[in-house]
Amino acid sequence: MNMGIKNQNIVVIGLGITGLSVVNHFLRKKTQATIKVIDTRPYPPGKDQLPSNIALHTGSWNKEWLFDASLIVVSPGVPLSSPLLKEAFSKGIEIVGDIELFARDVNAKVLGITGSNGKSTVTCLLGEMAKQAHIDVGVGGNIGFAALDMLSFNHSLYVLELSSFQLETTHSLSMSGAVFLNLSEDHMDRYEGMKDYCDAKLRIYDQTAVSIWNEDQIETKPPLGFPAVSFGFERGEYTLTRFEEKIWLTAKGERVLPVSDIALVGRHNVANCLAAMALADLAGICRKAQALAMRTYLGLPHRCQKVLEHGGVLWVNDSKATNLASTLAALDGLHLQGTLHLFVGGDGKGADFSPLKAVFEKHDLVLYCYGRDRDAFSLLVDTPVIIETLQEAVDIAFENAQSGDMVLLSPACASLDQFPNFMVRGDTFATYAKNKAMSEEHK
Ligand code: UMA
Ligand code: ADP
Repeated sequence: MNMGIKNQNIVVIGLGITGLSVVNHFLRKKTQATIKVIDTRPYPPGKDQLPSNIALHTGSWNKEWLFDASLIVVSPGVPLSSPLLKEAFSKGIEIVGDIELFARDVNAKVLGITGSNGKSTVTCLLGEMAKQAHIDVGVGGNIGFAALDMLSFNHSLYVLELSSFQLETTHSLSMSGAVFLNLSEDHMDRYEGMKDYCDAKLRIYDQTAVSIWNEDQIETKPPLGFPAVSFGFERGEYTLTRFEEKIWLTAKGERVLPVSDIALVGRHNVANCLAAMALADLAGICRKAQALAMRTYLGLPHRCQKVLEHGGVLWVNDSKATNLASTLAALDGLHLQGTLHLFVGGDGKGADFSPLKAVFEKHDLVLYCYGRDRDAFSLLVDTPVIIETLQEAVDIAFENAQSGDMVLLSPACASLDQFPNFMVRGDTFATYAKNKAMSEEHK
């Protein structure tokens, strides 16, 4: 911290995963500062876990606490554009996020990953590569495990998934390497347009020794003068190269693994592998360990995950597809014998879904539109199935689908209109479909 902690008045905004990790971080440091927490939700999720001696204000802002603060630590779900935060900033009160606090205390190598899609996949794959190389690695950040909660483990390497929200409140994170994977429309309810969103993501390069960017998406390129390497399907230090019969993942001209040996499926995951290799090289992870991880890592749940096969129908959970580009990635190169039953809808975050129309036309498709923003999708096909809930979609798909068909939940939207998060949405889909299959078998 840049001022004497003793007389500090720290106000933490938000009592979710981040807010709790911030409070615990200061408690572990045995700070003399006063800590107070504000959460505008009436029942914030971390309430039961907050030590009783920490003052908590819920259900609204607390102007008095806020303006009395010497440091405000804001959770990523709370926009910096909130009027009271803007006022606090104009009064000269320091406002940071949890990653900034992490940056100030970390004593080991850090690698960072941002982008609109693929962050969690690359973060975990890189973590697997480090483990294969017997490196004591901590994997966290936006992926769901708060960065500050890792610090007490004293890992020798930290792999951080970083959201644009977290990057907005981070100023001094020195990393050995960081990647901006790709850019596509998302979070337009929080940004004033794509440039604003892209600028937040480009902040990842600010203090980074080597910036890694995507040759197939020029928007990810760091400003001139930044030491950089790149990846891409046809260009870059990390790219695809044909040797005899096979296409290989190559690093600076050296073969690492044939593409056909990657355990993850989908073209987008080939790009994710190239990005992970570039980061792994910067962490000194040997190529053999990189190859082994890519050969064995099967991916995270809720990302194009097969959850049921029943009567020749494949049920696939891609609940993590919370924006247009991730749904496009799921549909890219999908070839089916039968019909695709696609479930879309939820909280569309103000996105324009019209690019899906042309892609839908290429498939033998039944479109099931549910949730708050279902109308944004129902206009894209001639005969949509319009329903209120995901469960109704499962019921109808069960009736409609025949052997050779696929039922795919890849909703292109956030889940928050009907579910606490994308995991619960994916689990609901899988469990409900499995229970239906079981009850049919017992008929
Ligand atoms: N909220 C309020 N009032 C408050 C505080 C929060 O209404 O006073 C609302 C927010 O608007 C938001 C929700 O509560 O809708 C959760 O916000 P939060 O900041 O408390 O979230 P945390 O539980 O701390 O989780 C955050 C990240 N969430 C967000 O950025 C919204 C988690 O990423 C992350 O895993 C966690 O920190 C640990 O670092 C989730 C996410 O959806 C998975 N991230 C977005 C994405 O990936 O697209 C950016
Ligand atoms: P994030 O953490 O950025 O949300 P995930 O790895 O969890 O990324 O994947 C989220 C969604 O995006 C999934 O539906 C996944 O299939 C898709 N996806 C993963 N990598 C990419 C990529 N490189 N380009 C486009 N979509 C991707």
